[in-house]
Amino acid sequence: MIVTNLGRAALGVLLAGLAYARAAAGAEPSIHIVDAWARATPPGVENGAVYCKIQSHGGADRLVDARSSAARTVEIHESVARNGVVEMHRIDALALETGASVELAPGGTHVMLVGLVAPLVAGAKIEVSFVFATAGVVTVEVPVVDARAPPAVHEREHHGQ
Ligand SMILES: [Cu+2]
Repeated sequence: MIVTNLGRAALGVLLAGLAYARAAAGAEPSIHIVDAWARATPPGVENGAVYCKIQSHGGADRLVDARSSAARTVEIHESVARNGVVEMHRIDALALETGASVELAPGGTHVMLVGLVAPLVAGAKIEVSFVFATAGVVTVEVPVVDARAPPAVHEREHHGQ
């Protein structure tokens, strides 16, 4: 009888601990967006691009949309090189595998700011919200970086060929 009661008490403590752990896990964002930057645009250029790394600490998820007050429309784009020409295509979603990280980089997948409200000026910051199917909305401040900065080197090389 005593053993059973102790067993129940131990089980109760264990369940309480699990509930606590679950609540704590829920408080942590399961998706982190790091190293985000937007390419500075010269006056007259209508579209801009945002790059970043998306790290999933939870289960599999999908980036299904993006929003920003810096542009009329925000789309998820994929760049594909065909006969030496880089073409961009809009994609509906970007899959994230469990615990994986995906990089949005020049020459690859990026968030396209279509119809900029104002030119993106180096040193400024814009707010971009990433919408995930499961994790919901993750909003980050994105610094605007000059196009001549190192991250753009690869793409310039590509265009020069
Ligand atoms: Cu694009």
